[in-house]
Amino acid sequence: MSMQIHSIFTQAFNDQKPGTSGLRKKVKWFQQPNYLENFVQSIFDTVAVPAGASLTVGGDGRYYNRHAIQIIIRMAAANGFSRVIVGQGGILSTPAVSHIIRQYKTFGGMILSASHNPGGIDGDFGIKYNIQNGGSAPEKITEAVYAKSKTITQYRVADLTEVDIDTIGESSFETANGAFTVQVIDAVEDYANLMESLFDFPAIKTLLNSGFSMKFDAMHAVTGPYAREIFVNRLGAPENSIMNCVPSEDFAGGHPDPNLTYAEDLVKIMFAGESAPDFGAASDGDGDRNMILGKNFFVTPSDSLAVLAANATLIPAYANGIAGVARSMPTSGAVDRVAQQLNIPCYETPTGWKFFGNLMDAGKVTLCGEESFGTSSNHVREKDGLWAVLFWLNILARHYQSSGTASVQEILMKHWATYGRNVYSRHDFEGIPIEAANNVMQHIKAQFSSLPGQSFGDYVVKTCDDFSYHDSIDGSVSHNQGTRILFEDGSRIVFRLSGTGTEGATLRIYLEAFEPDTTQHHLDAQEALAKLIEIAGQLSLLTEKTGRFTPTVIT
Ligand code: G16
Repeated sequence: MSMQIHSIFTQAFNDQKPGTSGLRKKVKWFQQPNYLENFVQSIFDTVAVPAGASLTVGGDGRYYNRHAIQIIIRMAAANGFSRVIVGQGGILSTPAVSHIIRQYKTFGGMILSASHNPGGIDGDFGIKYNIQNGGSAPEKITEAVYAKSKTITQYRVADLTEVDIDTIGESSFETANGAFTVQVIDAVEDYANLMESLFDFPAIKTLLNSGFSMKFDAMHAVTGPYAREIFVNRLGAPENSIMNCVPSEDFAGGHPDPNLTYAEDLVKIMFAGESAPDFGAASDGDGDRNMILGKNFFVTPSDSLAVLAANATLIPAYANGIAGVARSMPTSGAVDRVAQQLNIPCYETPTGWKFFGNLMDAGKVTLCGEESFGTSSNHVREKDGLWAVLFWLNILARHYQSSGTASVQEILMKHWATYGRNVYSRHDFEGIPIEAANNVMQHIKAQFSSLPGQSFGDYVVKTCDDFSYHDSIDGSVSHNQGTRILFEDGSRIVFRLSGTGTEGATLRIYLEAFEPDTTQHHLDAQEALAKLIEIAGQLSLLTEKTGRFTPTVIT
């Protein structure tokens, strides 16, 4: 008997505006009747699903993932899709979804994740639509989805019972429009094969067998199974080189955000003095972020991008060079210096990986990165945590081949000696009342006309503006992407409200100064940026307006 399609009447919600990366809310908010269904139908209506199309679906395994996947399968069947490809157990990392969309040429994909935000019944959930190139839907689509979500009156759903998403294989059903198939694939294999095609696995294997020690922290999130397959099974690293590798619905009560604050277990291990491993890394809830550490040493994401660009030709996949690089505006200019030396273009985009998609599709850039612990290349259209870890291991393996040593800190010191150091830090103030955060931003903007020419110690303000981006490929323009105070000597302070939080507002302050003098390169960033930190407080009146003295997270 063929399954029935039903149209269900619904009431629109007015808060389904996607943020920096999809719609993120508390799980309990998503559990409201029809909340998820309305958003999914708004996406399907917006993208106009062609008959017979296929859809990739997967998530980071957080609470509500499995339930949401069943809803999406039933709605996909009712909206003209003929096939849904799901990762086994409903699990797929974000870069793996991007790869699967591209490899299986599906029409699009749904990613169920709130990324680095905490999970569990009281935590966060999220949903994001990716287009045919494997990348997040661009703003013109997310805006149209939002508009649709405000006027939606019904959604379509098929009367399918729960579909088995745990057994690899296919389940087929009959609909009035023909067959509908749910294909469950191994969540790890395709992605691990892709990584093996990009990097020099034999060289990394040799490094890992040479006494070089590493520690990878999956933070109880999605990359656990990927890390075990890649590092332990394929590269022969000992089992104790990976930690927290069983995905948990609430990330074992943790905050799966790979930074110095939330990845504290790994940070303790990596800063344990001489006994610390040679290399450490962590990734986030959905596997698209990465943090890189050396023995007692932290690599800022901005520096990491610059090092990857400078060393790209050491990697098999990029041996012929890279076409160009791109970074988000708040990311430091370290990679710009590398691009200049390599004589390749460097693009500056707003925060949000979706802004890199057009540049990659047009072949303008090969590597992209963001200060928010995201780096990747055109092998997918998402940022890719494990890819960045393997890139670093491959660089270290080549150093080991040529010099017999492999040290992260040494690579950085040499890099800074060649290009100078863009000293960088980000201060996050999380959970500020929205009104207070808006007041801070307004207060800064109100000084735009009076600031240029003003001196703060040695720092003289050159200009200030609200960053706007003009996409040279599709002509779109994005305004209000961060408030910049630019100083005469090239230093800068950027203020920006996060687009990924779910509680109050998160105010981010990005601080950057250039240091060419090698005798100063050992300095701690907070020390080197002390004056700029003071100026940021003075210009924003942050403490006066929010009651906050210290940042929640310092990167
Ligand atoms: C998302 C986006 C990134 C962005 C980051 C931080 O990452 O994909 O492009 O840089 O949020 O955004 P915001 O500063 O607005 O919080 P993820 O890992 O959360 O998907």
